[in-house]
Amino acid sequence: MKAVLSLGSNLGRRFDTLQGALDTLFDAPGLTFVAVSPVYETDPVGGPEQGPYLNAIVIAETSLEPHALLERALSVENAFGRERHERWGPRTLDVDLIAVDDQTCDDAELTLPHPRAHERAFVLVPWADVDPDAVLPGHGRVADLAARVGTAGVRRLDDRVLQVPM
Ligand code: PH2
Ligand code: MG
Ligand code: MG
Repeated sequence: MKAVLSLGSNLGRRFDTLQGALDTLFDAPGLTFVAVSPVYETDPVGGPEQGPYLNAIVIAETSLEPHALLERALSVENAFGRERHERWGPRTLDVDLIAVDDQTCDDAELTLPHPRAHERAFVLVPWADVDPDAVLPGHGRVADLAARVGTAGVRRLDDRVLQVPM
């Protein structure tokens, strides 16, 4: 199965946190690295006044079920000191599961595909960048969705590139 994950950080050493998260995600069995997008600096969407995010999209091949993937994502967040205060508040690290093939899920823990991915430039723009043919199940081609939301508030960083996880 192909899994798409989103990384975000707007507190502390943002780039180092994204690189550490990428390395840690692939530290355990069940998840194989495929690709990572360029890093984008993005204006915060929703929540209180807060600083800009760094965001990136990671593509992986996996044998894990979605809930096991979610657990992996949450444990990586915790490893990077994620604290949960208000919804959409600033965070050292957010790891979101965006899609797993064309699987759908809607329970108390997990909604797949991610319910807001189709309207978020900070997800769509890096995703289209790393996988121009990607499709978001239920919504269509990611590149088309990205073109629709536009690139206001998202800027690609060309001098800071995430390395393939060790
Ligand atoms: N994540 C949020 C809320 N707002 N804004 C940006 N730019 N990037 C994010 O990753 C982000 C956000 C909640 O997860
Ligand atoms: Mg999120
Ligand atoms: Mg999250």
